[in-house]
Amino acid sequence: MLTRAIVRPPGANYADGLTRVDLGVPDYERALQQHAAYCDALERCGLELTRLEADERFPDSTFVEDTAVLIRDVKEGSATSQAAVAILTRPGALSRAGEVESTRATLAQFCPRYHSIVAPGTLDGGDICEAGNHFFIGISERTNADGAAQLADLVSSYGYSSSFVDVGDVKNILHLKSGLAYLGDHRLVVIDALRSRKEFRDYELVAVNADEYAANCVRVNDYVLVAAGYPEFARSLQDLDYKTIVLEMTEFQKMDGGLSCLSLRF
Ligand code: CIR
Repeated sequence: MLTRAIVRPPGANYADGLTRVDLGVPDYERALQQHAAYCDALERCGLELTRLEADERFPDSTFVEDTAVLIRDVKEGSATSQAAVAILTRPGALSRAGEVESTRATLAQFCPRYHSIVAPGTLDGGDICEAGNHFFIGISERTNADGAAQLADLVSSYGYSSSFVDVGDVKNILHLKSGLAYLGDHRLVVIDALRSRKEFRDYELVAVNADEYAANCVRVNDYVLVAAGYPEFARSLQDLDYKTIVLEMTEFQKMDGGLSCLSLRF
């Protein structure tokens, strides 16, 4: 059960952030409205939000998920209600490196124990997909093999298994979670290009049936947040008995971001 999330609205220079997609310049006012609706949805899912101030030093800093991986100790005999452990990342894009420092203080309030990914490792939270007591760790243009190995060692010391999924050669994927989401119940939403990966063979796979952007959905307690514009995909989740909340994400899609990257949930 998730109880909290950390969020940060986009700043006025949000459009100066990184993007590889060619969907036009984001509209700042609309981005703020979409962010507010996203925050409302997290609250509807039962989460208490910590709202950070917009930080114009880092135009991409609304994508807070990339700055940390939050885990719990799942070793046998460990209390399940204990505080989260933070693993502070070392983002693969130089312009985003300072974002970690700016979430660190807030995370310290909730996570008395923390670790850091160190050089030469790089790692973005968007590459990390938690699936119960297992982590899929994407290796991408942002997360290198060294960063992935550091994370695997860290999560293993807290009782999790892990496997690496190289997405460097998958077109249109910035991060692993651009193409993969864990729904719980041993079920993964996965884009066609990743379907046949051996790492996923023991899971029930839910196809996206649409533009790949739909894959970046997020299970939050009783709901799955899905991007607007993919009614067939939303229906396939409802057919599996998930309650969905549909959110407009156009202004975040323009900057290569999705639903998961806008919050740190724990
Ligand atoms: C970037 O390129 O870093 C941002 N414009 C988008 C980051 C999206 N993060 C994520 O999917 N976890």
